Amino acid sequence: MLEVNDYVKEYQNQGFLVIDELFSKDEVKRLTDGLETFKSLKELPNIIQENNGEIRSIFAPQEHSEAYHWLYRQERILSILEAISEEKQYLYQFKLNNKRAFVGEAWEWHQDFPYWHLDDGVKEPKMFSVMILLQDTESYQGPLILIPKSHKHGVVEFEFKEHLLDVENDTELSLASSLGADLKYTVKRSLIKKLINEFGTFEFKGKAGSAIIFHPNLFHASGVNLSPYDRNTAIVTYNSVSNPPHPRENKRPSYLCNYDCSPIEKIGKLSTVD
Ligand SMILES: O=C(O)CCC(=O)C(=O)O
Repeated sequence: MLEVNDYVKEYQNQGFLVIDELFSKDEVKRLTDGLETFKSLKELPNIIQENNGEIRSIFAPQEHSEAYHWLYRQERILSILEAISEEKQYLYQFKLNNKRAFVGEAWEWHQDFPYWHLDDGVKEPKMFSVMILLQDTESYQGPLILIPKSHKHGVVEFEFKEHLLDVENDTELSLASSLGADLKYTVKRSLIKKLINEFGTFEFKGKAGSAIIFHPNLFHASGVNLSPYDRNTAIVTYNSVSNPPHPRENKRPSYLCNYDCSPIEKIGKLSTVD
């Protein structure tokens, strides 16, 4: 069993940390039961659909479900993040990324921090994303793929797409190109090739309830879901309290960038959820 200090070293060196079955089967069941809540909410602006009409992402699930409200405050996650960052964390963004059986779409290679830096004015990558598997996940379900150690490159030059050059003048297009399959800040394929040649890749698959904590500068992507099973995940993004956003005039909605930077009070057992 790894100690917190081992986790800190592993995270700093690799840019990510996997904790198998951090959440129990019962806890995962409460979370997946909570997914039902969202089927009736398809028209809310914080529910993003794929081109095929299926739900791709549900932002701010904690506002609609006790189980998700419980999840992001878990001390099992926060104690590790506080040990790595040596400070308290607040909730920056929370989403459920769903990839429906047979049709769930891909995520291109990207880093997350450019979005939070350029769109929300966050100064430093003192942030964490934590992805939790909501079912056993295998390669053909389109799991998260990342390039170990690639966070050490810092933020690299982006590839701007010709058809998205006007994106900043069009709020709707700007949001869509941060959330859909056609991302606005991607990276040069030649760089991805170079990094993969050097560091290889890591696929985050495994048992339901397993979690990965990853650095906002780590390059990552994921493929389509070819399997007959949905691939549901929860992704909580935390930010260090000393590193608030500095939003521009046309600031993004709070389900993408939470402007309440109060530190999260950690909680324990799922029995607190009705
Ligand atoms: O859900 C996935 O597979 C990838 C998600 C991702 O890359 C992101 O949210 O930045």
